[in-house]
Amino acid sequence: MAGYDHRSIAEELHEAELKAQAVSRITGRIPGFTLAEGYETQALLAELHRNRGERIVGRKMGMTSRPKMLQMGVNSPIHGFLTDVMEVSDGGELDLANRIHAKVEPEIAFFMGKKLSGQPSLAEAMGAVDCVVAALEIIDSRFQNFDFQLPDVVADNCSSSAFVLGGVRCRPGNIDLANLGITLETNGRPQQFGSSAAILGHPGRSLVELVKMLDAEDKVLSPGDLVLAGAATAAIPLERGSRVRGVFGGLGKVEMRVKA
Ligand code: 0L1
Ligand code: MG
Repeated sequence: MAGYDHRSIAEELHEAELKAQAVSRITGRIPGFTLAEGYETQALLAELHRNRGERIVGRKMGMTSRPKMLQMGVNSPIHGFLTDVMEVSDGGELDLANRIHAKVEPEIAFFMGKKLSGQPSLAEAMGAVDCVVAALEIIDSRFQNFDFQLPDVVADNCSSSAFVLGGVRCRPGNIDLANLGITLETNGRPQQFGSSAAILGHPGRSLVELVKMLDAEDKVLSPGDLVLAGAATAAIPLERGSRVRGVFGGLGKVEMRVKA
């Protein structure tokens, strides 16, 4: 490929993350940059994270709500990887000094109990889940002003930055995920109201779509893997010194503080 290679793009995105300095979108510089190249670049980015000693602990889904899909003109979600260093403990502190323009969104998370592969039904996917957990995802696009097209955001690991998991681990059979009410609060005030139904109608469908996409790459989900299924509300920008809390009907709450 004349003029650029995927490794140098992955290195540029990794450096943008490490230095918390945004870069311009790749498709603005390389108009032919495709979605497949975005995933190829993401795999190289994952390798750079592993080379720093990080452990891949699971996957995250993005673009799982109709409004986000319409906004990007796509009809399928995207996926990225999660590493152990991205986890902030429940009630713990997030430092914006290491981030560019971070936002937070409430998500449903799954821990897998069994291997899941191929083209599962919703029932088969949920049958492979060990437990469901309330989560917050912190996204921080490495592109200036969150200005990207789909291949860019995929290369940039779907804007992944950090995540927080709540303390309640619920068996999937003990909760109705079809319409779970979710509120995102800052400093004790509700900012966003949503429902688990915003995640492809049911967060389990996000799991199904993830496994189908992984199958196309000859990959599977394994027991112990974490999956962030997608956002239940719009993401909101984080501010220094604020307290953020997600309240999930039946799944308890999950919270974090932003360093002042
Ligand atoms: O988690 C997400 O849905 C993020 C996907 C990427 C889009 C964004 O950064 O808003
Ligand atoms: Mg998300």
